[in-house]
Amino acid sequence: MGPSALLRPFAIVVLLGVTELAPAIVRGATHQVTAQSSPYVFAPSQLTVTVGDTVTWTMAPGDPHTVTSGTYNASGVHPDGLFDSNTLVAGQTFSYTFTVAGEIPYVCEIHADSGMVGRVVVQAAATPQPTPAPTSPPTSTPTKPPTAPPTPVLTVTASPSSNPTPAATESSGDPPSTSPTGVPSPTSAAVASSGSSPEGTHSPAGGEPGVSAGGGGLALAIAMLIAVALAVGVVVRMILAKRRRA
Ligand SMILES: [Cu+2]
Repeated sequence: MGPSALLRPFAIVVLLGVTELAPAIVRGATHQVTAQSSPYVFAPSQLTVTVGDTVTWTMAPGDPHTVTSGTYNASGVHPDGLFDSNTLVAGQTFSYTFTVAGEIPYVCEIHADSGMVGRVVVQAAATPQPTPAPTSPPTSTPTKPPTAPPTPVLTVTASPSSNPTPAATESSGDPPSTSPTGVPSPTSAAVASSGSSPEGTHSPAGGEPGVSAGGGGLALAIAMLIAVALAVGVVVRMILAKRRRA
């Protein structure tokens, strides 16, 4: 038991070595064909091999034969010169290694007229390891930049504050406070904004709602402007009343 246990690793190594060499052995395979005499045939008559393979013809007991590359037809044998064994007797062999792909016909020159012909189909050597085709990198589809939605530009028409003082006097002269709940028509809003003093323009009610929000904010801003204008009118009226008293 001892020696066999010691030899076991070596046996494994030898087996692995044979396994590694197996493909190389298969690549140059040898194929056997028998030349027979009853009837006169090559067996097998059709053989497919790979470039690099070797075919060995063995003369079976019987009459002598030849293994000659070429064809046979009504006019006789036509050797093509690729190989020719000449006459062989029983027990002798002839080998040929095929190095070019193609279909190679051959005959027995002695018994070709009896149908003793054969053919070897030589296929191109298969590539040992098909190299994977280099896959082109996936072209990333260009993502369109998200187009920003068009921001609704609310052009808040600047109130005609070019003439603030006349408007102030007008608002002071006219009694706009008589219509507190009047419909805020654009004209009245313009008058109110114009009537508002410079302090009212930079009040939070003046700009922010109109810019940020839509119609609701704008209406609110107009309403607040009207309120401010009314308040200013009241103050101005009180001041004028005090001056008149004085
Ligand atoms: Cu023959």
